[in-house]
Amino acid sequence: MRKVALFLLLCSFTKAWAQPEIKPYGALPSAAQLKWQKLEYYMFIHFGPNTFTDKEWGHGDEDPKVFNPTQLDARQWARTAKNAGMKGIIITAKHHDGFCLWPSEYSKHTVRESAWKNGKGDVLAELSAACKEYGLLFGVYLSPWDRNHPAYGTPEYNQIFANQLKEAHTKYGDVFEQWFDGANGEGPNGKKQVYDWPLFEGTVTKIHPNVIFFSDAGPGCRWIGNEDGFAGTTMWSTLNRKEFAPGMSGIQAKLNKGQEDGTDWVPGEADVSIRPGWFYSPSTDDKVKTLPWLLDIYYGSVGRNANLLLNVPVDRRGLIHKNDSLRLMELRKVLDESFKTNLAVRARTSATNTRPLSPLTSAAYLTDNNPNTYWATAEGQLQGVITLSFEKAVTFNRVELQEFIALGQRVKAFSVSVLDGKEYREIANETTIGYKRILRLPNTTTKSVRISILDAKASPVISEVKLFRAPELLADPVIKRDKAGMVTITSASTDPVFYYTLNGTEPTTASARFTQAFSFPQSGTIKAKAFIEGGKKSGATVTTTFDLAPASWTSEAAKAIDGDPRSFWVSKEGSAYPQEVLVDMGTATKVSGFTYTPRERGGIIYTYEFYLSQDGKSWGSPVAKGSFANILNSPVKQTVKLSQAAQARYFKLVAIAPADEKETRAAVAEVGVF
Ligand code: FUL
Ligand code: CA
Repeated sequence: MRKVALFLLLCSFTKAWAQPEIKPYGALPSAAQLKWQKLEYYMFIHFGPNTFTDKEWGHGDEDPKVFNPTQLDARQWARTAKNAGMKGIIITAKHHDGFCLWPSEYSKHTVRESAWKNGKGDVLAELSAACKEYGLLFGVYLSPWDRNHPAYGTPEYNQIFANQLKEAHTKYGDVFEQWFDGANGEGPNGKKQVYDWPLFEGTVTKIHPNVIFFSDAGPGCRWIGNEDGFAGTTMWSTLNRKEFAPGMSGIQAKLNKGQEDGTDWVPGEADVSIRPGWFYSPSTDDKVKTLPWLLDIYYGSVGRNANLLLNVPVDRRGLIHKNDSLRLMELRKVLDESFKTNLAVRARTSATNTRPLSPLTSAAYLTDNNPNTYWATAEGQLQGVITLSFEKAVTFNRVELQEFIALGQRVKAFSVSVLDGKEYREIANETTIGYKRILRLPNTTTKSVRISILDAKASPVISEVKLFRAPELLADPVIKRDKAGMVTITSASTDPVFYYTLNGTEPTTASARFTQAFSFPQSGTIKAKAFIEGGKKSGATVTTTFDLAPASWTSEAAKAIDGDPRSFWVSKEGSAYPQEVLVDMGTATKVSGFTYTPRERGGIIYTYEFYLSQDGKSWGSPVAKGSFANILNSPVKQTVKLSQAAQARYFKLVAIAPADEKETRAAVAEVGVF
């Protein structure tokens, strides 16, 4: 009997000891995906003929000679990325215009045909060497959509594109990420291509088995569903891949937050440009995103379980412009300051429901600054409370959490509370964590912080809890103008003083001070800057360009000319393209161009015609026609210059074709002229 009892006792011990083995849950990252996730932040470079022609989507009919950077220095790009704290660079080796930044044997639209270095240059060779020198990873964007190649739209093209991939992956050493654009438009013969994705991926995998494929559907990583740089606050790295394909419409919202219980591990990558467009334009030199804006993006991507791919377009000299590089350094500085001191290491850490007798699991591992050690609850236990107790009160405004994602993404809901007097007060209530989640909170002083895991797919496995106190920045001024042309300047920060200019110069405390709404009905640029402490400290300069104020305009599409981009005119349900918005400006006006602000989603116009008229009856032929490049993925205000300015009292925007083929209605948030 005794022997049996002893045996049973031993058994129960071994059973308990067996608990350290945490069973993986759901779809899991591959080793390559785990490595990729740790990169967090890297550079995108859009560069090509568009840089010189001021276009977002080149037509492929441009003279290759236009590509002629005079001082191209890929080492300057790499140095900038390195100093910015980025881990790699992905370049547009081939954009939709088909132009190859290397001398591809399979195209006649390449650097070889350009004026640059008398056709002897190779941007990929220079950049891959520079990346190596600076210890950066090298990646390539190749657009399958090719508006130049004569074979595009025929079955032969797939092999041609595969051959180009092969060139880009064999000649320049290791490639960490292959970026596949989903855009699929018409080629020179008016046909669309049916892409052979298995051929493309197979070709690359043979050369680089560990490459991460980016596309709308992975498999390595996925588009975040917008080009603004923001992941969803709920953000699963899992996706039912079968439901997705590159270029599919209507998938943005799903990509933005991923799918709980998704069958595949396809983590998110947020791509966004530091400027309004993806390519360089001199017109955006003063529109580089501000530091607060870039910080919003950082917290909206890296802070929400996604990697950040920040585009810094190379300029016409072949260099990163100083406005962009200075901004990148400002960002680096604030991020370094923000995450320098992890206050959590000062805490005594305890937790409820800790997995018993598991030597690999401990609450102490939550605050050891080591992402490879973790705390976990007992198998099947989906909740647990982590408490950090401090001897001396700490003040923090950032909470960073990490799950040990090698075992799967598990947490569904969590909250943060702080000891306030005798009770805990909740300061945050959120959903997913994933690889990394960073919460931005107001300054909070306390002697105890609690992280409550409220729900999870399987017992939560948390590797790190960190607290930081980030420096506070002045929020950006927001410059708004109403229909009547009255301008106001506000911001989310309390008590700043705003100074502004109307002539394009940098505001100083000697400029006009904003005290009350002022009239600015003309088209032009307003710059504003916030100052505090009697002008000693200042924030970012914000530049806003306005069209003519629609003060006395009339139209049946009233919401398209109400000065408010949030309201929109939309054509009737069941209507069909073409559609039009007709505006009476009241008096004869000189028109040099027009702007179209699309609705954020739905009814986005792609192909347009723009007409002017003296009497609102005879219109003649359009004074501008074309398409709004990339408007579906990036639905921002479009500006079109007329080849010749003209006088007119009436104008009309005619929507010829929608950006999303499934759309039958057209929408206009604002239309304006300048
Ligand atoms: C989009 C493209 O159409 C844009 O031109 C840009 O390259 C962006 C990163 O992806 O789909
Ligand atoms: Ca509106």
